[in-house]
Amino acid sequence: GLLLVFAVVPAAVHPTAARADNPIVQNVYTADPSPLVYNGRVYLYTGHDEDGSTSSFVMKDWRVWSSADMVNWTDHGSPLSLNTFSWASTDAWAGQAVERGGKFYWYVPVTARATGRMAIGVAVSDSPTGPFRDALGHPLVENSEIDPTVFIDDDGQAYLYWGNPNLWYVKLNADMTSYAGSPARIPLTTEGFGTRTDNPDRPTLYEEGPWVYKRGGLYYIVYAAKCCQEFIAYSTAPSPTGPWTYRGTVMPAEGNSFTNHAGIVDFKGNSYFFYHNGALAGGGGFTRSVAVEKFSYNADGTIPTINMTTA
Ligand code: FUB
Repeated sequence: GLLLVFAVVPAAVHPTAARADNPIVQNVYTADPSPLVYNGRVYLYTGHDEDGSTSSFVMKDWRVWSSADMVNWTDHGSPLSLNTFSWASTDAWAGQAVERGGKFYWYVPVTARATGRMAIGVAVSDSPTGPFRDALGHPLVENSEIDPTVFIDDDGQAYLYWGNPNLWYVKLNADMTSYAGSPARIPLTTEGFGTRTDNPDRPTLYEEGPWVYKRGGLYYIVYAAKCCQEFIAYSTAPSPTGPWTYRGTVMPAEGNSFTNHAGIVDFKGNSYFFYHNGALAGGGGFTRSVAVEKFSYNADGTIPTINMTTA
């Protein structure tokens, strides 16, 4: 019967199906993964590198995918683009979507048309798959820096972190679209973020793409380190505002993309590390693809070294 056909034929036709899960998306180039676990599924928010980009990032929209099993992924299309933000011109770069109170907030860096500077916008939706609308009609923050990550602590306080070359944070209000006080710089000390020796302007390894979360009472910040080619490093702290201690490499630099970008979640009893490289056919630094590796934390809470799938 049909069941037998489906059980047998795919394995025979695709003898290498076991490793066909990386890159996760194989029909378009994707970058800057941001996973979100919600209601029994992993929602994966990504950027989108346009085909044929060879010398600069050509990025106009973001994409959403989801999975209940980390094997089969559903394409939810493009519910957020530069056009969503009337004040944005170009550069649909690395964002993160989070859920609060049944609403979904997607923080993204774009170039603001009026100033030509990078700014952080926030879009909101009642569904993890959109449609998303501009929550403010103007940037949430504009200081020429990029790559927002949002973390909501157990006490309900939300934090927005972002930045390249600095690392900034600000406390978000409960509405998730405004903040209290002024953005502050997290001190980029070598104790906190390691030592870089090849760039006098950047004495620590921190480059961009922060991803903040909490596990077992410890706060983690995972980020793209050094440049260029980036590797993924991390630091930990006893509070969401530090002090941070450098903990070393998560994913070594490898492959043909000079950037990398991390997102980490626990889902159905496993931990997953999302990243990007240039491993898809035709791929490179401006035609990237998102991939994922399952991993286990060490008993002391440290993150093991995780290697890329490069082919
Ligand atoms: O995708 C454009 C930029 O490249 C991102 O904002 C950075 O994190 C790096 O991946």
